[in-house]
Amino acid sequence: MTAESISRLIAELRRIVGQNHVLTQDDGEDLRAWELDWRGRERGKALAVVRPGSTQEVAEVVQACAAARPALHVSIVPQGGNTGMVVGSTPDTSGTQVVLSLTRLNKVRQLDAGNMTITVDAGCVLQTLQEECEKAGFLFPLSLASEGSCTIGGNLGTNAGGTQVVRYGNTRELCLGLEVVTAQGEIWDGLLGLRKDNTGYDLRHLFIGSEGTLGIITGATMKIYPMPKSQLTAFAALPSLEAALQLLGLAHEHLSAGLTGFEVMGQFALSLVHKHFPQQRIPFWHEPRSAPGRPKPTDAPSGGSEPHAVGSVGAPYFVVLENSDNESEEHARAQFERLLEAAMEAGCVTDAVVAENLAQAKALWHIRESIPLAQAQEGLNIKHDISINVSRIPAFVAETNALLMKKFPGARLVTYGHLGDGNLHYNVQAPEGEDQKRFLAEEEAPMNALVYEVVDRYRGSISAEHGIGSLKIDKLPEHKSPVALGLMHRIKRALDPLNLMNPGKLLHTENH
Ligand code: FAD
Ligand code: 2HG
Ligand code: ZN
Repeated sequence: MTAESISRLIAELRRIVGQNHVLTQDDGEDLRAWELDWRGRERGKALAVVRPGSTQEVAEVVQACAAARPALHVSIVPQGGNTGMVVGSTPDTSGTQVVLSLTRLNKVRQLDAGNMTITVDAGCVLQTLQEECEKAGFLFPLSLASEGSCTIGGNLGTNAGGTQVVRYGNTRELCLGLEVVTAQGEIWDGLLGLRKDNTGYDLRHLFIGSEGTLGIITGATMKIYPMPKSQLTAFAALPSLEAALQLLGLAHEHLSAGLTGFEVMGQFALSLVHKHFPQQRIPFWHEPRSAPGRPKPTDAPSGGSEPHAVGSVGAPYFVVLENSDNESEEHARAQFERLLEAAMEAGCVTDAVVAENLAQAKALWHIRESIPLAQAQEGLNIKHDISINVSRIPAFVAETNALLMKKFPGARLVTYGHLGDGNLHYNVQAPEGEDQKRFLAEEEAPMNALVYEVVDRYRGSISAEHGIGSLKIDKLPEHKSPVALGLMHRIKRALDPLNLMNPGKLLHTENH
């Protein structure tokens, strides 16, 4: 890389997007916000941060980088809100990667009420999209705790899940069309709002979930839904994970398509919310004898209960669930009451409360959504974003808890997630008082190996919704069939022969 050819590229990028929208360290810019991942695990070094203002500008930036790639080894890291969990949206430390930030492409292009679709720029913040739909009387159901800063492009890039998947599916299921800048800098206008189109390979699905490794999503047409007449939220305390599964079955039976959210939370996960956000009132929460910390030695965990459960602090598991109803609030409430009565009779719920109004509902959801933030406050942690067939989750948790506690005594299990989808965040916090960096450096690899070995035996996935990024890139070949992996490499080579798009993420493509 010569200084002169770098300057030439930077000048060209500035010509395309404007002087103020190319940021470099050499110009004294602080690039931390683009270089550091959300979890604070890794900070890279960008050649530049480039912020195009239109699809045409994105295309020209890609063309300029592609032309410079042979001489400069420059490559592109697409970035939306930089809220990803797997270090996928930040540059490596080589100083050769251009972060292409989509945040200036943030317009809502069109809401077509008759077709029940909305077409937006990829950098549109998820919450903006939700609010635009709400104003027009519609629901855009994708919902994540990061919705105030993540973008629809990033949601599509990761095929994000969230808390409404049980009814509406992942981001993929919500997408009808895409506009993409290819790795060659062409613009593919696939912004169709069609619900049926069998004219060959469905290219949109290649780009969704490809984590910026095949092209750059610049626009999307998404499905929207009529705003339900009522969205009621309940919070329940349960004696075990088996009971949570039983409640899920009853909820499907009683609420049918009205069941729009079903989230489970282990007691220790909630105790972190209680510790770091004490202003939040957690229903049925009794003060533990001691603050959350190093767990007391426990008997071998059984029946899916948490190893940290201490008898007197209340239930070992909690569930927040949502019933959306198109008839009326009275109807929704009556349905919910029948469900909870049946659950109490069956013994799978010990206590339950239904929110009286929207503010209460929001507060209940806020408790659930605060868990990742509470974990971040508690310190560095190890995440396992796994999925297993829903019916096998209690057995998986009981088995893995026992193995983990034996091999890593003192490790604190933070178990919660989207039980309705079979997706658990089976996370681990370092033992209290222990050096967290050391814990991560020494224990993360063997802990991952242990958990993923059980995931494989249960025929589950090592990444249910967060993706692979650079964090799990070495793990993927160990858990994906060689045939599937071979096909993925062939797709990558065909669509991005220069290996320009987000190298070092998802797939090892060095010898491409
Ligand atoms: P970024 O982090 O910027 O990028 C993510 C990936 O997508 C990167 O590989 C990037 O290169 C690629 N990318 C970004 N934009 C584009 C584009 N326009 N074209 C092509 N590729 C692109 N995730 C869930 O699935 N479910 C959850 O419930 C959930 N909850 C979260 C809660 C919190 C508090 C936080 C911090 C994160 C959570 N996440 C969750 C993870 C994260 O928010 C999602 O992965 C989200 O979809 C990322 O969007 P983003 O715009 O921040 O993307
Ligand atoms: C959630 O469901 C997110 O809250 C984040 O996917 C999960 O931090 C995590 O492990
Ligand atoms: Zn999640």
